[in-house]
Amino acid sequence: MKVTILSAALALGAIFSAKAQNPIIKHIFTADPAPIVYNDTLFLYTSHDTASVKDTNYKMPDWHVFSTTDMATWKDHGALLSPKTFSWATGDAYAAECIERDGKFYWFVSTFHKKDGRSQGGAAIGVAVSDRPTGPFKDAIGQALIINEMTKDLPHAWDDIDPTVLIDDDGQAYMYWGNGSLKWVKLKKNMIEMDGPITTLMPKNFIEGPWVYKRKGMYYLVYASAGTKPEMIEYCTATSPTGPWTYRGIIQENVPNSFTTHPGIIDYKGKSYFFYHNGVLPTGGSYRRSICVDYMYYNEDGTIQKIVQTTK
Ligand code: FUB
Repeated sequence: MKVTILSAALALGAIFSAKAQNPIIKHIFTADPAPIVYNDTLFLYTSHDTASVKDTNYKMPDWHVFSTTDMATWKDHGALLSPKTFSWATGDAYAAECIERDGKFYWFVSTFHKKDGRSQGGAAIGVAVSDRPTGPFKDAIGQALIINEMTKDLPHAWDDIDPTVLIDDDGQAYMYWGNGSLKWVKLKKNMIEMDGPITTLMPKNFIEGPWVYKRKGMYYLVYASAGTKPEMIEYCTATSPTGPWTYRGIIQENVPNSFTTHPGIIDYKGKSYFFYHNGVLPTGGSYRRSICVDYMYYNEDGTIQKIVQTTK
């Protein structure tokens, strides 16, 4: 997709813009796109890669928000949240997703837990809340919503990452997340408490990065999958947010120059968009990723056509 980036250096109050094609964000490395639409504006919540070219692991200090009203001009609202916002958190800012309910914005984030009375460390999911999509955000609970259950034995277990939240038409909210297996739980109306037991599933080829949404009465579970390594994107559908999920196939083959990729899907102004990340910016790679967007198309029966990755 051909786009223009409009980046706001908020600290200086300065704004600059530049013509750009995929990747849509070029002035920093970004990953794990999570789009929402609010009041006719598309907001894109992202991770932020700051590893050097020599690093062999992530350095992800914070989460950014971008916005657009035309899919052509992108405004960078800056790093609006970091693990430092959560007194219980430490380490990297992994994938996150923000969702609006009753005028409040709940930003579900994956990060890591300090070793303390509650945890031996490891992946954890927290929630930040704001009255506006661009913050200011504060810790909504004062503690993690989900703590890795394996942390007593494995000090750096990975399975409690990558939250995605669906609010169904009847008002019931569901959170899905996971690495290696998919977990889901109902959330209370306040969005910060679980409302029932956690269920664990194993969708075909599931690795991580679930994105769950409802469209025209069908529920979609889209996720990063093992494929032949690096990751691809595959999906399932269901007639209920609790499944059973029917495997539907591959949406997107491997992306260039990044081991991971991560889906973010939205309809906006009559078109359907598929956000993802790859590693194609100069000096980019698996720990220096970049967000892209391409059109996506549904068949009459609701199945999804394969994404054509573009550089335009
Ligand atoms: O960005 C860090 C991790 O890489 C995310 O949490 C995963 O989904 C993968 O994209």
